Amino acid sequence: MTDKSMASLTQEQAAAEAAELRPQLIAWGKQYYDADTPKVEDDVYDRAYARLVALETAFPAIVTPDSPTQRVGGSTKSDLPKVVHDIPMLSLGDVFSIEELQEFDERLRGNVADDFDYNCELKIDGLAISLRYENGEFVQGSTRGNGQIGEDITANLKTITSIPQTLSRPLTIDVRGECYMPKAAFLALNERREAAGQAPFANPRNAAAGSLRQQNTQVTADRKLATFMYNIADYEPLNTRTQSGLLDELAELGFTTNPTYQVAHNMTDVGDYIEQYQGQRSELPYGIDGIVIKVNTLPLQRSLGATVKDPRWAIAYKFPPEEVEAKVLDIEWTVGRTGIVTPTAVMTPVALAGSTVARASLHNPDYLTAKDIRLGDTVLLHKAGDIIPEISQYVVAKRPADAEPYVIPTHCPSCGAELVHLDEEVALRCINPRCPAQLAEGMNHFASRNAMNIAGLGPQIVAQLFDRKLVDDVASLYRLTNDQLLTLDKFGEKSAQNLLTAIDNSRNNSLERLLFGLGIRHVGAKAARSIAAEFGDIGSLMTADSESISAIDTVGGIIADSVVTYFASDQVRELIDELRAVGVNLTYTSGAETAIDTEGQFAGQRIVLTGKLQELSRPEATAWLEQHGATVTGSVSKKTDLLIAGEAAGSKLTKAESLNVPVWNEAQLQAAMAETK
Ligand code: 3BA
Repeated sequence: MTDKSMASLTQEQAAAEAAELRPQLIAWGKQYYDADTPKVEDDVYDRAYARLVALETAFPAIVTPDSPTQRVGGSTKSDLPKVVHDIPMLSLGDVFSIEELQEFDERLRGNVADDFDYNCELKIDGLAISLRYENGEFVQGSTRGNGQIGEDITANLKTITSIPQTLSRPLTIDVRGECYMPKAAFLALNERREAAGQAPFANPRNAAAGSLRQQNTQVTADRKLATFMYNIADYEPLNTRTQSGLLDELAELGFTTNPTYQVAHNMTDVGDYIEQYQGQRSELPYGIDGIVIKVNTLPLQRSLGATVKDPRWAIAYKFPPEEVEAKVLDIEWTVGRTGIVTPTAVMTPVALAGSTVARASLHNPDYLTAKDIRLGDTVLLHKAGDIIPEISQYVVAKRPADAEPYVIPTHCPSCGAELVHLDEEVALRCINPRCPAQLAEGMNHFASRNAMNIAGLGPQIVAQLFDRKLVDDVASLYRLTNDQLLTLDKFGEKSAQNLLTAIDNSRNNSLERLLFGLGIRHVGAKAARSIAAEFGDIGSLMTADSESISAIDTVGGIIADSVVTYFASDQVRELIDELRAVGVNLTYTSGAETAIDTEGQFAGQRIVLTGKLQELSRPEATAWLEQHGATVTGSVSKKTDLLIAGEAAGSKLTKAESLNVPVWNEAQLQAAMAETK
């Protein structure tokens, strides 16, 4: 492998490499979804993507909101239409000490003959946005961009409930402010992401930025974003002539404004305001990173004007980063539901920004190694985005003389199996199919529709089976008895029989379902089918080398390596023996059952698929439709009988609508598939 390992990279090098990978990945991704044939091998894409994930996990600070890794349940838009700000959005100068703030005040007072007030505002840690209203109607919303040109995010902003569609007066104005994600929404989102095996967002700001760029506005809507508006491009249409009055008038018009502002007559008042909110910072439901003071008189603001970049009439005072020292007592390793093993520093409990902190994620072995954190070290702790405890560095002077470099574990903390590194992943993984930490999740996947398709075996049942120690791996499912199932909550004779029959039937599945169901890293339904068809039975696959697996069309090196690593595990080989012993079919039989349906609802239909499907892969959907007698074509015309539109469907959807071609979403397709079964 030519890629450098993370531990030998500096953050700058990592950032530069990531900056090259992102546009490439975005372009490939676009080609994949826009055109029907990808311009790049899946494997090449996967490798580049894995490398980017590796870089970003080793150096979380380099993550950008528009990174392809930041998508969730939908993709982010790579090139949004541009919006020109008729009146530019300025930037804001900042200072980091009260002395510099005093100097700002003195300079200004020296240049202004009359006395004036400041309006003090909290500096919300979000993204600057501009909202255009014409005759009181919201017509366009955009990001700040470089101040002159931003990006059009109207559709996403329309999902935010604090943004009014219609104002209380029919004004034509550009209103500016901050879009942010409340702390509670951020924590809930990250919990959901981690449960789904996705990387959490580093801070609410990144989460907000990623959310505003979603292709699918439903995703944005679910993110619970909020806004505080605080500026207008041109104050002429307003009644007020002060900044504090402007905030009141914006609220009357229907905007949400931050209620904590205060008018200050002098720097003593400003100092009091700073002190008050610096102390209350951690209790606020949103992150702030300082305060902003603005000359309160709007015409005076205008006459002061701006330098090349910043207004002369406003400045941000950034809070000093709240940092405390803590001693590292232990580094704890936990196995996630997908087998990723993550280190967490356990420290002496310390008070930090409003809470007691005793743990901080160290993300992955490379991160830990790059920071060179050792047991017994004293470290500096702060809160990223006002909320996530993060170690910035160890304190050199306080390192114990006998502190040894930390040794990364080689075995799973949950089951003791040897840990592996797959391809470019930074993560350490446990791939033992019997690892208790992963069993339930693995069984849910095993039973899922595209895998072994065991109807009735959902997460709740699986959890009970494990709790009652009725199963310990997927093979033991096939030994369940009627009496055992009757002990489950709300299980009667009928449900027990149904589940037993579903489990029993799944024994006869063709090999590709089992291969997919085993949850081998990188092996999706499509790769599983190609591999099963090529090797015919699991025995020949288990003795195959990486070259012969990657020789299969559509199966690349990453997948092949992962399969070889998987079957090299003793625990895996035992599991396969067990599956054989309980009578699960281990051969490919799909080739034999390809009689095409000529009677069903899809027979003879011309169908087009577009957009991104969530549950099914496109080849899967195509194969199923063809199996049921449909012809799947690439473009929409008068002859098209049905368009199935996934997420972020584009021109094909528009065209279908204009031709009155019926349109289904993925759920409707899945419902039809379930009925046809
Ligand atoms: N007030 C950010 N800029 C702000 C209008 C000026 C301004 C901010 C502010 C330029 C906050 C720079 C980007 C921008 C609108 C330009 C605030 C905050 N005032 N309270 C003085 O809470 N983060 N940011 N935004 N125009």
